[in-house]
Amino acid sequence: MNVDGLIKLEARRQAETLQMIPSENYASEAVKSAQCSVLNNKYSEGYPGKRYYQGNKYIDEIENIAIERAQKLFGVSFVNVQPYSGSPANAAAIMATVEPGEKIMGLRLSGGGHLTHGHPKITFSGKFFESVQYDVDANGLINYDEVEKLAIIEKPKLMIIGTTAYPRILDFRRFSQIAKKIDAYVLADISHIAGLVVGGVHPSPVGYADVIMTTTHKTLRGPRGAILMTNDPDLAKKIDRAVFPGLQGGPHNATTAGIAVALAEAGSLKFRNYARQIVKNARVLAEELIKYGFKLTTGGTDNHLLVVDLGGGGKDAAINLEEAGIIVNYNAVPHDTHPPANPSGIRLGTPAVTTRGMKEPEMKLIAGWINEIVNRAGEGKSVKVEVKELCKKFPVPI
Ligand code: DSN
Repeated sequence: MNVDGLIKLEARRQAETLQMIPSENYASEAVKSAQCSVLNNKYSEGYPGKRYYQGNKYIDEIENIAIERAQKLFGVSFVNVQPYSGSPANAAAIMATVEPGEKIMGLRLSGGGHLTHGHPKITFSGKFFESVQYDVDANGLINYDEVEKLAIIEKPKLMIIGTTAYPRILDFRRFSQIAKKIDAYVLADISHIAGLVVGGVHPSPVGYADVIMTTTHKTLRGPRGAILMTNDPDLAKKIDRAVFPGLQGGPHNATTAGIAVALAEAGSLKFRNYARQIVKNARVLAEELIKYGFKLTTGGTDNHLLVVDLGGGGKDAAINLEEAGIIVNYNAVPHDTHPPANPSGIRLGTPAVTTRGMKEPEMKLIAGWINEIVNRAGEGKSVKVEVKELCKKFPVPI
């Protein structure tokens, strides 16, 4: 089959299944049309007004609009919208704040952190910097007293707060108080929760983090990209230099336009309601799963995601759920004794199904189906049919 045919099949797969990977979502047609536009054809190394290529009159305007919208939405004075995605953006943030070989500190991957937050040995952040990692406690929670103890012993130059599989509110204030004691910079990676922050259902790190990074395609519902923000003029210059020419060449202008469109959408009342509903949906999904006897890390959720600790067999559970049309990812749980390729848990999120308009009653149905599939409490085949019917009632928005 050719690529066009495969794209059509993928569109059908997305429409007929429940996307419950918490980092995935559906970008609007307006975002996608900006992202697939003629802007793709243009090179524009540099920044608005200071390009190394001619012909950037309109690109400059578009990049400035994206910057201004992000400044307003997040309440920051400086924004760089050029990072290609989250990992390069974190690389730039680290490069802007510490020298190679200096010490950084982030949350362990199995505790819900990210590879770019100093995961040892195999990542740039663990290979080119000295990395120490904090972990979650026995209940799966970040214990800020323990973070403080470790920070005081290790004295990292950069402390990273940000998560990919942590279902609770992050205490940016407390984290920044700890960093101040050892004169460390704070990087807040809000990739997962950016949509919740601008939607008013998660506290903002502005005022507490020196640098804020977010991808633009998760709860924020834009194109695949990232932005870096700060209120520190000195760090602003360092961030710009780290992104270009430090790490990247020409920015992906079509993505920049998609980010500008997504940021306008994220400023609407409709978006605030969506953000609120994401959290309500996750809470109901968690409560229902608990009623079925599932064990959730930290005992529940305050945000858009939940991690189910199955005590093993996360991969099989994810495969079986996919068979029934419920798309999740297998995930490590805190202090997991099983390997990353077949960890103990699965991770579920509500952003994409909320974008489709699903609410509490649908979450109850989904929890029941997850129980049927994972606990083999029912007939898998009928779940597949029911999932498809539900998907038909809640079409992917265009
Ligand atoms: N891949 C993202 C996630 O799924 O959380 C993190 O980069």
